[in-house]
Amino acid sequence: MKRICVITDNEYLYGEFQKIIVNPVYGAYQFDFYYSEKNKGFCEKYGIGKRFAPINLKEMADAFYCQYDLFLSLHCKQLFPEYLVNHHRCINVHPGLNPYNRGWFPQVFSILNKKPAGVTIHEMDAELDHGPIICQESIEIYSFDTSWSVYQRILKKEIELLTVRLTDLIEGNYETSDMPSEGNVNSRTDFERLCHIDMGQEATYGEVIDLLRAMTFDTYDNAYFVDSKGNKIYVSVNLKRENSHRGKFLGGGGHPSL
Ligand code: 0FX
Repeated sequence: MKRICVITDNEYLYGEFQKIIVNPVYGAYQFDFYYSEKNKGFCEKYGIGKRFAPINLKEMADAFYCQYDLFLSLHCKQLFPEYLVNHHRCINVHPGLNPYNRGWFPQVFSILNKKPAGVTIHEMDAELDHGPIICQESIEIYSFDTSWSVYQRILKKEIELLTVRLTDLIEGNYETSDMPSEGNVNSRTDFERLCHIDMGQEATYGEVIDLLRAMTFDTYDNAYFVDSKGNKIYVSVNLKRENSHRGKFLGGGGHPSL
């Protein structure tokens, strides 16, 4: 029986993945789930931590790695060790269109720098969100989108691709293509820098709206300014296209429901 090690720090994706693998087709495989040890506090708060164990891949011996036919990262927040990616097949499901805006929160940066957004499933190498591409799909960003609304479509697309391609991923039934360029990478620090609004900075209305919609995510306070009394005041925007209805909000907490 083939064994797959799934590492995820994303409660929503975990739930949707479970729904995929109840299909009898997957009865022939054993899936073991872990979340990142460094993310323990968050995962325990949102439920994953109560369901399965944390792991620090860097601390694991080859004997552990050798139990598995595939390592699958579903938004796993630890860099896979070089030894692991060089000696075992590791696949990453990434919420961005490689090679554009690799790293943290790709859609946030795509709203700002207009580089393409989407979803990529790729074989992993030692660099962040990097390696031969198995499949990817772009997601359009509309003028009325916020980070939140783009992210909802990204999650849906990830589930769609996994639903269609999971057996192929496990069996290695796919061809890959090289990344067309190295693209660009954003870090958590890049994101945090964007959060602090300098009230003295000049910008066009277009730039201000893009910044605020890139930072608007229903379950997080991101962009803020500091008022004259030293209070942090959080800012987000509400964008509504004429004659449209806002999608129903189904969940709270750190991870959205669709
Ligand atoms: O799981 P994930 O969607 O993905 C992140 C990275 O973006 C991704 O490139 C990496 N491969 C993966 C391991 O980690 O992250 P999240 O659940 O922390 O955040 C989801 C969205 O929530 C994010 O795209 C933007 C929004 N968000 C998140 C945090 C923590 C905010 O707007 N503010 C925040 O402080």
